Amino acid sequence: MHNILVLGGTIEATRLVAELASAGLPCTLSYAGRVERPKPQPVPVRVGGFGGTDGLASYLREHAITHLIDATHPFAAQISRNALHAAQATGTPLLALTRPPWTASPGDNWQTVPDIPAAAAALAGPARRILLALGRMHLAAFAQAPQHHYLLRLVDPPEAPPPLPDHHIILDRGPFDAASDEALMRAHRIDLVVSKNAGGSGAQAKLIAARALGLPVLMIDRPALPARHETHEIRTTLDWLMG
Ligand code: 3Y8
Ligand code: NAP
Repeated sequence: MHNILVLGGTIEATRLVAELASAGLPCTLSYAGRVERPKPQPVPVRVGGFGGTDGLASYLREHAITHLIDATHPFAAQISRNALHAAQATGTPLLALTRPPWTASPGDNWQTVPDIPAAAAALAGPARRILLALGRMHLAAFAQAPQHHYLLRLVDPPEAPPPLPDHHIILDRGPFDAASDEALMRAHRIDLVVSKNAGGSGAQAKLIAARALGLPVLMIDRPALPARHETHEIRTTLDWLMG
């Protein structure tokens, strides 16, 4: 009898749990609780941290989880490390459902940096009008480059005003579409886009819009993750669960 735990927060997790619900496979979707109103789902949802690797291992044991799916965002490195170690500690089968990184296409003008601090350091120089579409968790890193005008796209209003003297906040959640992102970037006279290499379709709109507008993109590479069983396909995930 299956009892699946999906670590979510991505479109792939949403699509997977929809398939599991229609297949009648018992599963729970887990959110960290990063946003005020997580998207409603057709399966039971739990919200909040587990309490590190040990907390997740206890959860796996106490709920007799038979399969652990890590369908979290590629930048959510801590939970992915915890999932691997908790699965090893409890002997729970683990599969990561992820999406391949984006690669620059002809017509793209990308500068690639290894992490968020390097992205902030790359913004030394004359003032620009920047779409900073990284969410709320990393705004402080950009306080070292206060000369720019920042267009901040956040899911929820920030608890405190961002440490950026010249900014404009728009509240919106993805998935986004390229036409709307192009209109947004024109309206705000954006001349640089800063993006995580999230992969997938939900955050890609701003890259398609930047290409259409001939704008440069500062692309932040993903954090390194330990080796684990991984797939990009929901079909493969379902086959693994039924195997
Ligand atoms: C809480 C749960 C779904 C999942 C939808 C995906 C796509 C739309 C695009 C931009 C980029 C960003 C951000 C983004 C996208 C999907 C996916 C994705 C990027 C929700 C959600 C949760 C979060 C957390 C949130 C972070 C932030 C990151 C905004 C739900 C809506 C920037 C990542 O304000 C904050 O504190 C936001 C925090 C973590 C990254 C950050 O570092 O700030 N996601 N996003 C999850 C939890 O509690 O466990 O759907 O309500 C999910 C989605 N956001 O089912 O349709 O698959 O990635 N999410 C990035 O890629 O750079 C926005 O604006 O162009
Ligand atoms: P993170 O840095 O890897 O994790 C930090 C801590 O948050 C974890 O140790 C864990 O707390 C808790 N946590 C994270 N994801 C969780 C989940 N799905 N269920 C339960 N607890 C979780 O994670 P993050 O970057 O803050 O991302 C948090 C969530 O937002 C994830 O679900 C991720 O998929 C989603 N998200 C993140 C991004 C991004 O850019 N980082 C983008 C889109 C969506 P404990 O140690 O207490 O267990």
